[in-house]
Amino acid sequence: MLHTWTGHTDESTDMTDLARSWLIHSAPVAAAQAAGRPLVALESTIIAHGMPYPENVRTAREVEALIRDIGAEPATIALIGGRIRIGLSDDELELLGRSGDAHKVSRRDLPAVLASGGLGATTVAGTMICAALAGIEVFVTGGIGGVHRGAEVSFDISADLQELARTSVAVVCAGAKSILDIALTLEYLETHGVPVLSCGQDNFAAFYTRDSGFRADFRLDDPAQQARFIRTKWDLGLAGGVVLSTPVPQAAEMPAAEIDALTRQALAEAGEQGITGKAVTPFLLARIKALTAGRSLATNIALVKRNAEVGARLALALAKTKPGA
Ligand code: PSU
Ligand code: MN
Repeated sequence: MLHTWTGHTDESTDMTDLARSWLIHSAPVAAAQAAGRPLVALESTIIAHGMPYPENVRTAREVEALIRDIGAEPATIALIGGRIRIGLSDDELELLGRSGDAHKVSRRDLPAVLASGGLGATTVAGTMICAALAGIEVFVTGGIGGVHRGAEVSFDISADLQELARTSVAVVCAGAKSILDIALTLEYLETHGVPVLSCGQDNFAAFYTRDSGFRADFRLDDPAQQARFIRTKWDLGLAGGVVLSTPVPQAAEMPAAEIDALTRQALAEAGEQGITGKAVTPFLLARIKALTAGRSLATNIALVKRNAEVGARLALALAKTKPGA
């Protein structure tokens, strides 16, 4: 096959153009990109599977507004009508939030849902893939997936971790939930060369609680420092993501003992009911939500909003370090 020299060094340019033909940018996202305003990607599993209606849609809109207030443009990502949508309208957020049967889309599921034209809510892994295709460097979520407790038997390790190993997007999160084995999650990230940064404290956050009990790799409180770290990694050709952990605001934190007890109960129920595969995480999230009578939802909303602020500031700082900026 003949290739015309275009100034790029390999055939991946053609591949990427082909992949990009699956993207549709919303008008505000396209305008921001044209104006050189930094973008912040947002996932949609948190909307379709992570929170109940109508709090999910309301939170999604509030998170978008927070990002805009800081000067970046939010791009919520989902699969609709056989296309990867970068930026959603209010009606589309509503559609995802109400549907109740959107597919949960990780790397494995992307082709199936795109090819069939179904409604797809992207996980951390799915959103990272789409954000990278769209040229978005920063992605804000609630918590990342990880190595599940008992993974030495179940092999249940979220595809989010492999995506972090290979796809160059910075993921702002409140750590990982204690439904996971956080120590093993951090080991796995280390093995795959994914740096774990922490903002505002030394330790990695544990979603509902601020302190997982495990140190992050590097503490960087200032967005300019975070941006320098991330840009240096990518300048060196070290492909792959970076995790930026931000603890839930103190006032919204849940008591650690309570969360531990509920987590153990939810894990036991999952075992008894034989829940496996991609159903495990949604099952555990739903049980904990029910067992806390909705109090965990307030914590969840507060931490996502905090992450949005941290992510928007990072996006502004990172844009300043872009070659040619
Ligand atoms: N953890 C949370 N809330 C979530 C998820 C994880 O605290 O909503 C979602 C995210 O979309 C994440 C996905 O990418 O679950 C991980 O699922 P799995 O463990 O099946 O890879
Ligand atoms: Mn899993």
